[in-house]
Amino acid sequence: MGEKSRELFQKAKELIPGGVNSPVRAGKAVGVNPPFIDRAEGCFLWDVDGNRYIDYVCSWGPMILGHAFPEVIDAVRQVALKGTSYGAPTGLEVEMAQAIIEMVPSVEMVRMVNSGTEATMSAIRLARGFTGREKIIKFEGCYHGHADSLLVSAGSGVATFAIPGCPGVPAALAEHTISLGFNNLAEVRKAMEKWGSDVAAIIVEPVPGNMGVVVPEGGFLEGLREITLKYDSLLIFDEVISGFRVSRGGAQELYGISPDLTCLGKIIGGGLPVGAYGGKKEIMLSMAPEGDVYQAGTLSGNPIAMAGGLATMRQIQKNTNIYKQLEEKSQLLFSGLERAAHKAGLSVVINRVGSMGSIFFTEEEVKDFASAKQSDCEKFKKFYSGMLEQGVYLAPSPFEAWFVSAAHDSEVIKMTIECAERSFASLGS
Ligand code: HOZ
Repeated sequence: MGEKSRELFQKAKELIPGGVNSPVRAGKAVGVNPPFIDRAEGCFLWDVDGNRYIDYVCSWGPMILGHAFPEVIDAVRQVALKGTSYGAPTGLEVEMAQAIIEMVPSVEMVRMVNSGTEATMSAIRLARGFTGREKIIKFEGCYHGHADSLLVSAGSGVATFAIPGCPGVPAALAEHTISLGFNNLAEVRKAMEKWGSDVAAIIVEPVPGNMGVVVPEGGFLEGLREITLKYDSLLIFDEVISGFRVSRGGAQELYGISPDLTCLGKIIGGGLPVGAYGGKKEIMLSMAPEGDVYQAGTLSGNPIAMAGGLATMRQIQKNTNIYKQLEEKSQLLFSGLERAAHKAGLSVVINRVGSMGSIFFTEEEVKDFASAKQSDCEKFKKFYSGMLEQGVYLAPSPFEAWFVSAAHDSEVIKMTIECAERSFASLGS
């Protein structure tokens, strides 16, 4: 790490807990101090010391077009010139709602919020309000933001730092959350036999990205749909990561499942703070002011965020080949990484769906949180440092995803694989 980043981190640690505004990015789990970023363009980041990095974090998913995409920047600039927030309805919100409803198959009505956490938290409240039930089912290693009801056996930073149970979450609330093994339909059936009539919703990341990437086994998501219908519980897809990422209409389009509610974020903001939840009209009409389930926000539907998000979605609508191209790039990257690991005599498991993927240092299949935790975190740590030193910026945790953007070209991917070869080779020494 350069001198300026080091100094900033020192100062930040005195002023901000851990020196960061979101825990994982502190780099604690991989034993590195984080580079402080100055600017970004395309698939590159530059830190305050002038070092350039190939970026596979992509702001944890939103930057599907790459950083500082001209049309996105221009849209943000034009709207900002007209004022930054009105706290009153705008045409941009209507356009955004229309774009989401057109692209995400199950969504008939949508409400904009400011983050993925707000989206899932509100969807859970809506599910409870609509069904009149209190229990929810989630899956170990799935992360749905940091609302109290959802921090049980969570992925992302909770998994990275192995936090067993979060102090501050009332036990009486956590009691209503049942956590089960991902891809384990038998467990879900058993739990629903016992609690089904009290379960408001099953919430799932259809393609988990917060225990590293895990692929849903054939029949798992279909089974969740079938079971929730049987018990009149709602099925909530948390597509904050997978929405507009694994396909234009998200995982629900890719796997052909229609959830009752969908949570969105990341890509729909084009890198600005945004979230959304939507679904069947009948359910969404329970929200105030139509119904009594309350949720609100001063900055919800903020014009700048709407402009950045809409400009991003327009590009996705315009470039009909984007997902095919992302698939090809990601295939090139992850097959190259696998070859490089094998060349160094290392066993790795690579999980990937479209342009999100992860490398686990293990020989066993990774299909849930228990198997993800079997991977060798020490090896990941060394691999991570080797990559960062060579200018490749990865999520500083084995329990997060790599993201490929439209701006990653074959030259950059080739460079990444060469860096990985050296980094893998150093693990043996
Ligand atoms: N929890 C997000 C990753 N899955 C965000 C992490 C961050 O921004 O530090």
